[in-house]
Amino acid sequence: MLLLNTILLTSSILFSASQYDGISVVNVHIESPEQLELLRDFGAKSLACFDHSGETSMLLDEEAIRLLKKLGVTFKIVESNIDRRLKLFEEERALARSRGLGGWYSDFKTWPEVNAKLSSFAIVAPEITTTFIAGQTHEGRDIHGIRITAPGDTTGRKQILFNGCQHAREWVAVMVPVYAIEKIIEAWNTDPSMQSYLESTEIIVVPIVNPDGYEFTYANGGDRFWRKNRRNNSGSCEGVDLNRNWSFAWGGGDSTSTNTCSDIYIGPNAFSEPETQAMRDLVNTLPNLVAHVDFHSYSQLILEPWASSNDTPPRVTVVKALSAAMSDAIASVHGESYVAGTGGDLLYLADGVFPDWVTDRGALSYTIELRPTGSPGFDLPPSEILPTCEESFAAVKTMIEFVNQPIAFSFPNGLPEFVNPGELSVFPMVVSSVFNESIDMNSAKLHLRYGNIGEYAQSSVSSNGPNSFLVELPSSSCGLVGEYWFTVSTSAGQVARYPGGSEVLQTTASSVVYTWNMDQNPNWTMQGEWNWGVPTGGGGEYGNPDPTSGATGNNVLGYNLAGDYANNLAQTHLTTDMLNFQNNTNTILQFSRYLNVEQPMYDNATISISVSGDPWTTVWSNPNTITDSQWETVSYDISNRADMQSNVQIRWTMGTTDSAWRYSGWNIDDVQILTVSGNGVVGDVTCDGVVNVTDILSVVSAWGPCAGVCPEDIVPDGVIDVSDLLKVIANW
Ligand code: 0X9
Ligand code: ZN
Repeated sequence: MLLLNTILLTSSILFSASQYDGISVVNVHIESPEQLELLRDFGAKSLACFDHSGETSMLLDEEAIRLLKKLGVTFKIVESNIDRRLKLFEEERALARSRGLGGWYSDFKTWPEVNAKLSSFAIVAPEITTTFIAGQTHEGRDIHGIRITAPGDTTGRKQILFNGCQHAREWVAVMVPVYAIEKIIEAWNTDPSMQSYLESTEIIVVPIVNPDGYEFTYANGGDRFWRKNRRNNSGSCEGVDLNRNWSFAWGGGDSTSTNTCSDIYIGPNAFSEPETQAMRDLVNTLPNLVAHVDFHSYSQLILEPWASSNDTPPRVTVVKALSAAMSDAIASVHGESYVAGTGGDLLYLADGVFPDWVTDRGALSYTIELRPTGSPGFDLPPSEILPTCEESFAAVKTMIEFVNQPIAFSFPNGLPEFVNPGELSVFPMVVSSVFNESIDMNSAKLHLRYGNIGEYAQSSVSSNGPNSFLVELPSSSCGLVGEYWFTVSTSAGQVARYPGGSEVLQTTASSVVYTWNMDQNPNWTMQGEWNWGVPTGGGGEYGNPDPTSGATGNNVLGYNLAGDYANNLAQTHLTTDMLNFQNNTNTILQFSRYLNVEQPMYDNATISISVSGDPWTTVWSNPNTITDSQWETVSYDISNRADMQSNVQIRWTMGTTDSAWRYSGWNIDDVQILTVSGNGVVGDVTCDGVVNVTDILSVVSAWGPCAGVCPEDIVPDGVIDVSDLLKVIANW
């Protein structure tokens, strides 16, 4: 192992960073396309590929910065002399490689290294893998890929495509698909569910679509921030942006350029490039392609179709159910937030992109922008490669599971995390068929148990409209955790489960310490345009307008009830009175949120907490652009600050905001402070902490059907019967 590392270390070509000497990262407020062209003439390189008016990150030299000053353009130098950081990055890489903590994933890998890894997979698992070459690049490099499926007759199997690195500088987008291959192969040997998925599914992976560009980002005399391929445009500038070269909406005006020097140069015509041709031809050999992810970096986003317009994509509920499931799966690995939504809502529109072309062919196709959310951008610290791969693999697995289920589930109001002991929580569940199967609307079942042991009780969930159900989820009377999942069948009898695999959902029984339903004004301290009252549905220059009523009742606390927040806003607070949590443990802040705010590089929405007048600490801040279009219940664990404290204040802050792009800001309703005691005992009907004869007597006296929530219904199936009695005895 040590020997191997040494060889790799000495053979890796260290990037010569000096070409970025004197170059700074600058956030520029672009006012017109002409301004952008002018900057480009001065050699400006865009880091964000954000080609409309607004603020964008660019790499600029001193001359270009002088030009900005002369033009009176608003800008902010985020990092001066990026060369220093690039050198540090190279040192960090060398160190990570020599330590080898993440194995193969401890450092980014070059094109030949990735090719060698692909060959090794074919040797390790020949019975399920086939390597292939999708085509050749301008410079004659092979575009390598691998197909993975169980042995046997493969006709009719569903096909899923994963690819990385249309964009050369997005290094982590190469590591992620390689890791996915490795884990799928590993699961073939260890995980029965993956074995059965591979019997019905073929996975096709192309980690490096753009090997010429990728190699150029590593080469001596190359460019770490190269994005495009390496076409010779027979002028001063090389390259075509492969992700603008696809025929769907090719040549449209969204984030495109016909200037060969632009990073988003669309090429002389659609599919002018050998790399896009190769991938197109590959897809044309996949008659059953059902899903696709095009991996990019950075921003931590799951971008749904369309990229080229704000039109609703085909099968929109299915599209959104899968992106939500992938986002949840990612968050469950390392807690990272990857926001799901459309490019138009979260980023920008872009024409001629790969996923739009795949969507047009009928598959579910996404762009996933990997870590980080912002700085240091493409130079993700090597220590984050493995975690990024791990969380992305959760999304890959979710996609494989999803296309093997006939029914997609969605929960328009979210899922309840905290429920009062002994209360019902009622929430809608919507189902849609993934591939046109008809759904048996009488087949929906809730599978529930209290505590973490024992079998699940099954009860029916009643339908309340086409494709929709109203779930009534009981919670344990004495504070036990509820674990649950749903099943719904197709008319043909195929059963779909939510959540997928063998995962379960959880609710925690919790008691209310404070509650403000906002029907009355809580009279908290309000600065600026914070106000209590009925929101008017105004605003929405970007994102969605305000709501027109509360989550419950008419009134809310909102930042500017009548429209968008202002530009150049200072931090403006809504602060609660002093709250007392002296007797509480596991304190939770929960409220209904309807928030629209731009990403935190520009505009900020925060929640913070202060104890006994100490400095405020952040509970939550917007990790990305947020564009709520309905009320959503959110909860935050504030126990480490609030538990057992008597002088606590919580505040919501709007601002700071930058000089452009206004959103409709905070709307807050139904604020609750909860405390979780979590000391319930299975079989303890009377909640006295012991399972004894009083519990038996309670069960017997409540014998029969139970409407709503009954403490005696220990096996929560809606009837108090012998199963409950047995449960008491078993936990005596
Ligand atoms: O601009 C792109 O090609 C992608 N972003 S990146 O920073 N990696 O270059 C986004 C493509 C998908 N875009 C939309 N859905 N709008
Ligand atoms: Zn990209």
